[in-house]
Amino acid sequence: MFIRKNRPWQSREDDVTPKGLYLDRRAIMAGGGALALAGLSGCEAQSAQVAAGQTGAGQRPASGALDFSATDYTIADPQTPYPAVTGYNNFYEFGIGKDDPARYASALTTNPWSIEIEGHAARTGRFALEDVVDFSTLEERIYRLRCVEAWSMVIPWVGVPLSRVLAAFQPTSDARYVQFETHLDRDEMRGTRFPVLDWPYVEGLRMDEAMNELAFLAVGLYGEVLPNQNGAPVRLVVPWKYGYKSIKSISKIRFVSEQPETSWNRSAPREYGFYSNVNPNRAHPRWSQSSERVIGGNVFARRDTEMFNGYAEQVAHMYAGMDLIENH
Ligand SMILES: Nc1nc2c(c(=O)[nH]1)N[C@H]1C(S)=C(S)[C@@H](COP(=O)(O)O)O[C@H]1N2
Ligand SMILES: [Mo]
Repeated sequence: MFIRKNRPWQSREDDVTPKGLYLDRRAIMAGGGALALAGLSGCEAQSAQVAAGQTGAGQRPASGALDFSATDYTIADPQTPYPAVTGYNNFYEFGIGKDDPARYASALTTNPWSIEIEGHAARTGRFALEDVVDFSTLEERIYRLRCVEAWSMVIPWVGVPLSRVLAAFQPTSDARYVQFETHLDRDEMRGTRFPVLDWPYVEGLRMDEAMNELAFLAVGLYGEVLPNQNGAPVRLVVPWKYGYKSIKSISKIRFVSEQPETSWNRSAPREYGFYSNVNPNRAHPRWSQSSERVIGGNVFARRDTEMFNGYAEQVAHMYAGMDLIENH
């Protein structure tokens, strides 16, 4: 368990993690009681806890540093600088300008936060975020984020695998898809006073996609609590799909039997499909998807877009035999 060889898109985390952060994290982990167990590394101790069935919901800090363990879900490319990750955003509930979320999302109340679990599952109802995400088992994953607008970032997220969260609600065999819904508050989210999208923002995944090892629920980035503009207090991260699938500030999760509606598909079905897998071979009707602008570095920096955003080895099998132009 947790023995995994490096894949082409992975590299040793010390290649990409700033040294100071890396050492701090080791110090944090060395201080954690559970990790002292039999000299286990962070990941091993964490899986031992899970195996022992201890849920031990950790504390959720209101801001600042999170406790988390390293993983080998990393990529060699440099991380997008923090000011760009938190200053150049899409979060239309706060306005359509790239700097609107950083300016206005602080109005959102993220504590307390609850998530409504509905549909085909044994455990449903309203749960505090701390009972949905176990803050004592957080891990870091450095993923590429590719927006459908042909730009990209590399972001160090902190969170938990989505599969672990969903499994805890014991979905039944009728749960073939899962739909996610963003919180809606017309006062705190000033952009929702305009009919840009049909609020609340909704997204969805097929069940096997949701249970894929890469699907992640983030509660932090750069080792700290998620800034509101990035989807606090909890957002989805599905790195092989266009960024709009990675829905922010989630307040509902629904297990459903039919393919659920998604906001961008509903607004422009020809442009945005349900699957929305990153695909350099399928142009958006209004622009090419074959390359992307790299945010945060040289203004002219571009890279070729990769199939499934570089994650084909982990996800391509889920789409075997499907026409990915038709099912875009
Ligand atoms: N609720 C909600 N989630 C959202 C969006 C949004 O407007 N509202 N924008 C999406 C888009 S288009 C992208 S590219 C990513 C951007 O995430 P980031 O701002 O954290 O980089 O969030 C996605 N999640
Ligand atoms: Mo996007």
